[in-house]
Amino acid sequence: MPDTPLLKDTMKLHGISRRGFMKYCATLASVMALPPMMAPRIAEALETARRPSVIWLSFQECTGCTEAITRSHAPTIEDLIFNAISLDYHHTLQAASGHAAEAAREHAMKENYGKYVVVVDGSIPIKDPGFSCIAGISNLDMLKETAAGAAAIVSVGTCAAYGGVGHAAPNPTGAVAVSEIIKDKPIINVPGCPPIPVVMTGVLAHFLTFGIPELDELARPKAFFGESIHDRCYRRPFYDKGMFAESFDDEGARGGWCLYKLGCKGPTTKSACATVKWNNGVSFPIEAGHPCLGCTEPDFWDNGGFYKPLSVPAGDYRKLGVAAVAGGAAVGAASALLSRAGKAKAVREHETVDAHDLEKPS
Ligand code: FSX
Repeated sequence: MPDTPLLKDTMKLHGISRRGFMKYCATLASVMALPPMMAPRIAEALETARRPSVIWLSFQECTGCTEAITRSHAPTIEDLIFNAISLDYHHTLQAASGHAAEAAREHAMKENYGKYVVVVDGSIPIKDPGFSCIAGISNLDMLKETAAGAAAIVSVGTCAAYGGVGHAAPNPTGAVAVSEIIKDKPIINVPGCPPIPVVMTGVLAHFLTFGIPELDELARPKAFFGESIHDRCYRRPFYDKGMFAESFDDEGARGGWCLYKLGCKGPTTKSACATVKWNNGVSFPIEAGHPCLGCTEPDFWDNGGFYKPLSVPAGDYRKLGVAAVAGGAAVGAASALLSRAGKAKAVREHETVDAHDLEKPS
């Protein structure tokens, strides 16, 4: 079986200069939350790595994840990653259709058995597998068949990671996450509806360079999901001072105050939105004046309540902020809320969680 080309040869072919490549590695180091001195190690690993075959499966989803990863300004690290991987199958992006498309998937699986990476976006219907089929193959069968020879699976988007919008009540298709079907392969969850493009490509870059990244309890890479949006939000000083916007057109909203009372889920949402941001680092929802919807967390469609505040007693907003200043306890409490299993503990300690949240199924 012929080996795939070395990355350094592919990059040369695409006219990527040494200077551009090193700049890219420095950016990757920062995106992966690694110190700048790791850039040469990333460069070394990327140069000697072989382009992995990637089979991208899209199931029950809105194509937002693919839109996100492709809508970027060139040249970007997203472009580079597309040069650095061999994207052998992707319903939306591939030119082939019909039998030729399926032949490409089968060929990639056969030629790269045990080495290819499967990226999945979208949930899988199990109530009746016939609800969603590609080339006459149910999503369930295609996932099982393709995952069998994979080295690892990357579940991109909240739908693939936790079931997402398809899983939301009343979940008519019985939509489930990839991890509920595949139990014998490493799975990396990259949630978000959609995920940040740089985070998607950063995870693929990490896999190329250093293998599977360190994951949290929800199988998310800690480098990108290690902190809550609240931890790094530029509006955090207003939160700590108890200064909250009460409506979308009041003095607080115009002054850029904290959006917590307008339903912001930043305290319970782990994501790199506040640091990496979107559209080449231009902005992110809170910076645009909108509360975080918590889209990187399980069941956010059901639990989010978009404009419903996390806590009810008004006095406790400030109490949480003071606790955070005192020693990060509030951040700890917010993190505890991330885990549905941690909800009861959080309530015992801080009594600031809305009872509505506790009634959600675990
Ligand atoms: Fe889901 Fe992605 Fe939201 Fe949409 O593929 S995570 S509905 S952005 O498209 O799966």
